Amino acid sequence: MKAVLSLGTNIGDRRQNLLEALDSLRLLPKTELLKVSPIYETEPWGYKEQDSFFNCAALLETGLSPKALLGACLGIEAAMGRVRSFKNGPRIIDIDLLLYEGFTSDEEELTVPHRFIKERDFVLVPLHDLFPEGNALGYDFSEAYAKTDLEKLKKV
Ligand code: PH2
Ligand code: MG
Ligand code: MG
Repeated sequence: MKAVLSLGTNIGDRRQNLLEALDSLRLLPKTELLKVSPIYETEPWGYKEQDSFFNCAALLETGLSPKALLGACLGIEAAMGRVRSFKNGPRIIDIDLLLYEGFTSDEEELTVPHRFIKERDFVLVPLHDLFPEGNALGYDFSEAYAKTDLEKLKKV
């Protein structure tokens, strides 16, 4: 099945953190990294008093279930030393499951499609790089993408 992830970091060597997380994703069983978006420097969303983020999105082909993939992402975060401080606070790496082919869920720990895709330019812009037609695995984000403020993201 195809799945789309969003990656973000604002602590330490941000580019290196994204590359390390992508390398770990490549090593997951039954999983192939099909495509990675450019990396953007983005303003913090939600909690403003912190350093800017580096963000990207990735398209995978995976035989892992949505729950197993989520668990694998949390495992990579933990292995990279992520410590959870407060909601929307600084993080060495965050790997969120945005979309999973043929799957939706409202569960608290696993909401798919991800709750905030359409509110976050740092998600919409890399997603549009992966799916320039504005539709990702059946999820139409073209209207939300049209409202993004491209000035606020910088390709790095
Ligand atoms: N992640 C958050 C909260 N705010 N802001 C940016 N720019 N990028 C993020 O990845 C991000 C955020 C919570 O996951
Ligand atoms: Mg997140
Ligand atoms: Mg997360």
